[in-house]
Amino acid sequence: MESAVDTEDPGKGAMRHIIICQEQALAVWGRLQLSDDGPVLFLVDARSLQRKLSRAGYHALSGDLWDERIYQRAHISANDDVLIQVHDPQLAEHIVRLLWRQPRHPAIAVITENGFHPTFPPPVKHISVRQLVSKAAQVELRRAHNHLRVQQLQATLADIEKLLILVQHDPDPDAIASALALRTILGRNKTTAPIGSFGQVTRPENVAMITLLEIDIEHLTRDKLDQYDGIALVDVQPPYFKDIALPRVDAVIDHHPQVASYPARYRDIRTSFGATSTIFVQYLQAIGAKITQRLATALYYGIKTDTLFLGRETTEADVEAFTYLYPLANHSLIRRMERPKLPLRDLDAFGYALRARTIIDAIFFTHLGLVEREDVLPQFAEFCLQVENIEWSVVSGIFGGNLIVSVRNSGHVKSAGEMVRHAFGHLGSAGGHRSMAKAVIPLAVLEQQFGRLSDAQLGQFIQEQVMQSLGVPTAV
Ligand SMILES: [Mn+2]
Repeated sequence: MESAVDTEDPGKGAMRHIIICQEQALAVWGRLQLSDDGPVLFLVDARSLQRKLSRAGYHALSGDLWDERIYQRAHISANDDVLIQVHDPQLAEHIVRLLWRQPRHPAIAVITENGFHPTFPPPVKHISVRQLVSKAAQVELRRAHNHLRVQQLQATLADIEKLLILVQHDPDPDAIASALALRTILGRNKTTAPIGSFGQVTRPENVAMITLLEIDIEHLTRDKLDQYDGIALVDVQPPYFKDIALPRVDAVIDHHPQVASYPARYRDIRTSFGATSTIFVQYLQAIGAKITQRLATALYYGIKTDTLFLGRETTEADVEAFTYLYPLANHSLIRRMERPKLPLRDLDAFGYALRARTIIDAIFFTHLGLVEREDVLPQFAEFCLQVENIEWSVVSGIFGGNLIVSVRNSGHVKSAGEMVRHAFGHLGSAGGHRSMAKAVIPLAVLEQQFGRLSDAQLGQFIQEQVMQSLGVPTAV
């Protein structure tokens, strides 16, 4: 009678690691942790090697590795995993064939010499020595490089008594997390290295982040700068502050492209990274710094938001940093940051925005007129994208003497950044990423070109510009 395939749980203590090898070199593998549990059994050809392994405290059997009997003596079963490293490729293939004769195979990996391309059944995996070594070498060289950078950074900032860590005007999680990480790397606290901004945190998610993680951000003015002995910029570069005329900048660590030249004593700009936080994770790893839960949570949230959950402009470095932080971060705090409360006073604006909508060809438009806070625009734009069959949402309003247009899309269409540049770039600043973008147009510029426009006319104007940019016919 044919028995049904029953899968025993291999984690029930019965599992062994079996290592089939011809050299003592592999004895090292037994000492390496192949897994958290399970005894190790060596199958070797030379008696002398068996004795050495036994003296070192390992279980070992010796015999002819071409002969099936040694595997029968070892009682290899589907509960075991088997690692094979032998010199002769034909012997490796022969051992796999012998083990494969059993109705239920063990898990098998073969370490192959360079240039050897064996043909094994697909469930048998192989690792080339070259692959192993080059991957490990790559990781360590990267660490060495980052460690040197950290030493340069520390040396540059060492004699600064009170260091200002300066972030953007409306700092986002990536900037805030990077500032915290810099402070950790320098071994400083909020007195010797305060975080400062000329603006303030406004987006509800970001307010939730600094509240939940108890992060102080000082509100700066130009004349307060005299209180500091040095300045480090994270997630931003000096040209951003051109209206403020910063004094000497000591350090800049950022992932945005450098748009103009400027002096800085230390500079690390990595434009391929999705977040500045990723640079700091590499710094912290390189020096073996302890990452507290608070710092891990901040950095994780920084990478997650800056890369839209690894969905845009992400590199392998971001994914690695994100994976590294995952077990260290506090996920219930992150959930609370991601679902910030909608302030009651915004509820009416929200209701108005929904009533005032125009939907044309899967594009959701709404113009809110004067708004009290700029961040309601992206917040509504995110929400409106959730409407059935909608591919674009375009939410606009007037704030601080500017017409602001916030754009989101479903990601499978034309780039949002390109769309706003084409539609509004000639009137003000416009840009963004694949699925989110923003345009800021001074009302004075619009007035000069078109005369004074009512809210209804502004809404109409935005619709026309967007549809033209997307190539949608505008005739009603
Ligand atoms: Mn960033």
